[in-house]
Amino acid sequence: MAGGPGRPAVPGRSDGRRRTRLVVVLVTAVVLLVGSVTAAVAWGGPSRPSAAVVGGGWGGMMGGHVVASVPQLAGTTVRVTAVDMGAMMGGGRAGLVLDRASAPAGTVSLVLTNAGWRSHELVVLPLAAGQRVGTRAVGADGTVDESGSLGEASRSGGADAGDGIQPGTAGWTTLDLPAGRYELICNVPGHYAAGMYAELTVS
Ligand SMILES: [Cu+2]
Repeated sequence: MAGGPGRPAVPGRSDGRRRTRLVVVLVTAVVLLVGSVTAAVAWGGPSRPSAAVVGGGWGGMMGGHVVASVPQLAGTTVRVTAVDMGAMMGGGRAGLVLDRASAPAGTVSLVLTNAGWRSHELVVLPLAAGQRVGTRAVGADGTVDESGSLGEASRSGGADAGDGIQPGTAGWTTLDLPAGRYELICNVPGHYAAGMYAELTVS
């Protein structure tokens, strides 16, 4: 027989105590959870080893905060940041921002970090005497003639040609560049016309 003889149970009181204990356990769990999430966010921050952080300039303005791992590269490193401006849908302006406008002749490593929201690439084209950047003819397919390309970075997390550098990642290429003027472009359809070109002088 349940309960047996003796004193009658006091259900109200013991239920209340159980409820109080449950609330304490829940609150503790929530505090622990929030604490661990905060710790995880702090961990994932800019102090992670062997990672390059790009967040300033246009990229920072566009909310782009990229943590991309790039290996040690040969020669002079030129860091290029791809940025997208304007609406998420329907195009908008875009650009390539260089951390230096010139480099000594010889081995040059170009690193493209994508701080935008679209896939990008970096193609290196020579500039003829007097030729200005941004003046190449754009074809019906939205690209420019890149048959004179000296090399490209279009692989997410890797070197040379690939199928595009995804947002939040970097790609790179190492070239031997003689003295001269070069136009660095993104030749994804429509991107050159949107403003994705920059000049690099090698001397
Ligand atoms: Cu692009």
